[in-house]
Amino acid sequence: MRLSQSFIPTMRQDPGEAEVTSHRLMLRAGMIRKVAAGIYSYLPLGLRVIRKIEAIIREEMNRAGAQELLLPILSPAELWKETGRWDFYGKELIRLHDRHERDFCLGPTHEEVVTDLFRREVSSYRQLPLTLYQIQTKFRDEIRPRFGLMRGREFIMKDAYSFDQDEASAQHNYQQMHDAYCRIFSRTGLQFRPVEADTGLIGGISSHEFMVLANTGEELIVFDPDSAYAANVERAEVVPPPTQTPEKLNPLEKVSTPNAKSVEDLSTLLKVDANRVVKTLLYQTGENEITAVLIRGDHQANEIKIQRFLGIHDLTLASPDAVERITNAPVGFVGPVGLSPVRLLADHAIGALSDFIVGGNETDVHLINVNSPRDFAVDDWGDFRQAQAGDLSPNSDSRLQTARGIEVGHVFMLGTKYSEKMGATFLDAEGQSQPAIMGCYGIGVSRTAAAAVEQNHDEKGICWPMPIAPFQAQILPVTNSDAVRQTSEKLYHELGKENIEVLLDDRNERGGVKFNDADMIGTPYHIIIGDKSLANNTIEVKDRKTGEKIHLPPDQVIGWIKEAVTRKLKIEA
Ligand code: 9G3
Repeated sequence: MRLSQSFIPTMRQDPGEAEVTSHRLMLRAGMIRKVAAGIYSYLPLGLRVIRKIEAIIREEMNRAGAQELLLPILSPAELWKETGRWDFYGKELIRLHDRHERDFCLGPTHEEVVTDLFRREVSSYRQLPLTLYQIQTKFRDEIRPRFGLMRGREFIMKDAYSFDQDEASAQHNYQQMHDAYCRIFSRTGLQFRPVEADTGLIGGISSHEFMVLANTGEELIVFDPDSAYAANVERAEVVPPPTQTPEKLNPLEKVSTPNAKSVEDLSTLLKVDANRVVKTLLYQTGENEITAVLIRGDHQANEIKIQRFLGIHDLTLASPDAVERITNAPVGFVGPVGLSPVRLLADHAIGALSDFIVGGNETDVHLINVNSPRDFAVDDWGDFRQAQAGDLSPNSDSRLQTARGIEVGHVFMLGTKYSEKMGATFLDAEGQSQPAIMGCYGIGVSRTAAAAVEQNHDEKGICWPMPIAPFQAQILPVTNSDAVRQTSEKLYHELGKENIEVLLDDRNERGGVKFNDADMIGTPYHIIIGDKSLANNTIEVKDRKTGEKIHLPPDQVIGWIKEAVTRKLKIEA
């Protein structure tokens, strides 16, 4: 492609709206433009990257035996009402009426639609296993769309759905998809890690997230540096500490702690470590039901785990006046001693403590030398805290580390959740009607492009991995002399004949402008043609990622570029 005839509106300066690198660089490289909050146009350069990621996904999905179809974007409410999700999802589900006033939504995902297709068309175990996938625009009305393509309201997703006759076959299919995902992300040249996303459920791991490690990632994961274990901290299980029985317990004591509302204030005032302080969190767990959860001072409560333990959907901290009403003290002085009739949950870490500190249920008062069960009774012990760096790994004696990640893929075992609700059954070999065992598998295609930029850039712009680069090489004629122009044109045609995807910057611009744009756009190889180097019968080739420059005789450039591009495509594949 010739730059003089291309629609690649690069930007000289940083756009104000961008908060993360990928958003900033994709705008500046002329890849995307915002139409509305969380809604973007993919310009020609951006679309080339999207199409390459899609091509890799298609190859691996087809290789794994999945079949591509395309489901409608408009999804009838009736299907969503069958599964109860029409009411479960709030404003995030974009709803609309057609001309006959019938209810529809713009598909955020397609479990209902694909299960409806299955139940109409599949009736025998002989037709299983069946895995269907699509690559399509999805709609989710995020409250806070941000970070460009990273968290859009309209985005491109590959979503696949598998139907199996039994658990064993479903597990095999799940593993096939998991392995296909590993190949997909390796081939895009991304550093990624599969992460257990919902551990601890009966029957083993029921879902994995595929995380691209990047500091701007919204997800926090813990991982074992010495094993394959990695988990989203939202669900990572914590190994309970060994309980020690102390020889003797000190007598309970009241201490005056004026204004010491936080763990930090308290540990400073009483000169004790945060791990000897116990927080008592009061949660609204029902209409007028309050539940207390004890968490060690240096740990964070994990509300997903508490919700799952209590079997409720939305957990909220009790309001300040609810706290006052129950404890006669403001937030910050709540404690378990004498706190009835509130149900009391305690994280396992409390069981290993003795002579610890808690709120005194009185303004400016705390209790020291507190012990359980002597001073208060715990109703339920459990894993209620967030895993964190330094915790013991669940499957080695190493210590866990944390990293931030961008979730680019997610594979789920669905079981019969949808097939039972929608009567998606088949007749098994014995002629018995069985619900299909399902799995679903998503990849954020547009988010993967953004994640690739997060992981592959420097201060001058993007450094595309070859497999998803919008172009593989860029020719930069530095002057308008005949020699430079003729050499550039010749190279452009010859590279094109060799099927190298090349961008020729034939604009009437200064060299500096061309170099800046080429660095911003991030094509892997830059072929710089200037009069001086031509006079020495050389052409300069620059590796965008490493900055390395080599000088080649003009007649060796084609061969060198072909070999280098082929090699780079292989490394990442
Ligand atoms: C909705 C809305 C938002 C949603 C969903 C439904 C997330 C929803 C989970 C999934 C599960 C898998 C197939 C591809 C891989 C992920 N956000 N999820 O179901 F109505 Cl508004 O989408 N689906």
